Amino acid sequence: MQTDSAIRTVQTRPFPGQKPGTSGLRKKVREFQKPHYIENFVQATFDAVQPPPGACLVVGGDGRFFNREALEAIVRIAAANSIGRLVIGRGGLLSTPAVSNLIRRRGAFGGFILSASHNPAGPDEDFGIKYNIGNGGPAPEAVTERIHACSEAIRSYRIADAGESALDLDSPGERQIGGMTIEIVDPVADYLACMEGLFDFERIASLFGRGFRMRFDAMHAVTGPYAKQILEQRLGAPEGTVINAVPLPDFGGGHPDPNLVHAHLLVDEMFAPEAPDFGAASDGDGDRNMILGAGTYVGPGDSLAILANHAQLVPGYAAGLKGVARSMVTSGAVDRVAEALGIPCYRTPTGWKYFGNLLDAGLITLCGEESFGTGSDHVREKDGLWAVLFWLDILAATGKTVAQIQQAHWARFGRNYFTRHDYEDLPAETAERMMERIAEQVKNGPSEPGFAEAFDFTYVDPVDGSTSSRQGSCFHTPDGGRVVYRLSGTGTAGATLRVYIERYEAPAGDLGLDPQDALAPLIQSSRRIAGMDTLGIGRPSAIT
Ligand code: VG1
Ligand code: CO
Repeated sequence: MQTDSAIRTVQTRPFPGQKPGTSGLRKKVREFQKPHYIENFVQATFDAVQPPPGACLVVGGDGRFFNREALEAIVRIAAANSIGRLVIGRGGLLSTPAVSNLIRRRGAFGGFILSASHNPAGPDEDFGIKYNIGNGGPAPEAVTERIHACSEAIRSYRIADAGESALDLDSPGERQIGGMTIEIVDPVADYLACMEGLFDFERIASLFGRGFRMRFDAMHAVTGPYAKQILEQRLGAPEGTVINAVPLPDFGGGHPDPNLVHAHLLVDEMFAPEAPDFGAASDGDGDRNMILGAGTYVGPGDSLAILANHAQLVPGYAAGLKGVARSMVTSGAVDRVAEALGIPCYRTPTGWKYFGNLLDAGLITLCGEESFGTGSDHVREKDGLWAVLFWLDILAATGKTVAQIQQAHWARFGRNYFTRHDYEDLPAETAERMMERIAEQVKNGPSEPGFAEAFDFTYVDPVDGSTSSRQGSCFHTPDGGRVVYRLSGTGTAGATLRVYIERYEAPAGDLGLDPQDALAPLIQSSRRIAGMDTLGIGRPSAIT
């Protein structure tokens, strides 16, 4: 059906601060609700990336509050900017990896992801929008800088009128707004096809057939429909395996961050008697994962290392890995696997956008971050369910438990004890004073005894030579211990200081400690280096 659509040019003024951070533009919902706010940002993105007339874009979000309003704005602005086709997940839903997959499968010019990922949702909470480029990955820094510049120069945006039927996101099929086609797709179908191409679904199904028990916590966010369809319907896990499976606009009041703090109910179940064999959770937009076994927790750095070491058991990676990468702040566990496999290991700044070039150039196959993100060259985002299926396939192939696999890994490679301490919602001035103190020691050498050197991490992209400086302040001890500081780029209020603490224990050493105990002296140093006691900063607000 052809719908008439008048196109209007609306005069506007720039909003300060439309600057994408680690993963897109994230602000309070109230900010996004200001008249012209979202329209400005979408038009600025089009101004910056200049889609050719008739271009195809993929759009979807994690279903949080304001998802629909933002989608409607994108539809109407896209129609007025000569976009030819919008592929949208039914109900406006698409997980972040599913958007990445659809962009690639459709050969789309790019796409928008509507999510603030792990940040809570609701009228008083957070919203986010992120632009992804044609490789399916987050826009690189040069593009996000251009979007920001266009948002500061904007004077008007173009918007099409659209009737209710054109904006109906719930009925499958195609409809028109002027010259633009809107195609509503099943959010899961293409993603499931991609997973079937990588993993041995029959092997995993027979594992469930033998009574293997699993719990998956979708945390009332976007992975619910994906996990239900893939784990319960396709792989035959018993109904009820997936909990909190219905996406809610406020995520049920929860905090969909799959870690020991926010997924504690799942953690409690996995450490209770009669625990299931395998437990997993994912975040708001489905790109992260937490892996648990009965009485066992697998840290993200170890998970990446274990996946890399077992990749050849999985059909999609049977040919071996070209290389691996981790964000610099992630533990070095995967480096040891790379060394044993004789493949390169790259270290990048925080944020998935830095893996894009390495994946596109075929330099790496697997990559990951300490913040519960792992992924591969199958898409250009981290992918929560992919990691869960990868683990299931390894468990099915080896017949071992999660605990056995992890212990065997440490016994061979040693253990990288790791923890991240977050100091959230700090007054700007306090954060500034800490960062000054840290910067001073980067310049003049560490004041803390036992530390040999301090430096700021600078990344030079091996593919295009672009440089990203000041990506974390690193303090190293002579025996391989380290403390790293950086400010979060995903928050919407106050400042969040992240402190990453790590040390290595060789296979002959004590491998069974609680990381908080194993790292206690370094944790104390991390507080002294930043002057936390002097500044009146108490315990971290989150420890993972
Ligand atoms: C955090 C994590 C980072 C992750 C980013 C986006 O960033 O530390 O590893 O890539 O969130 O993840 P920051 O700047 O707050 O430390 V997601 O799943 O929230 O889009
Ligand atoms: Co996320």
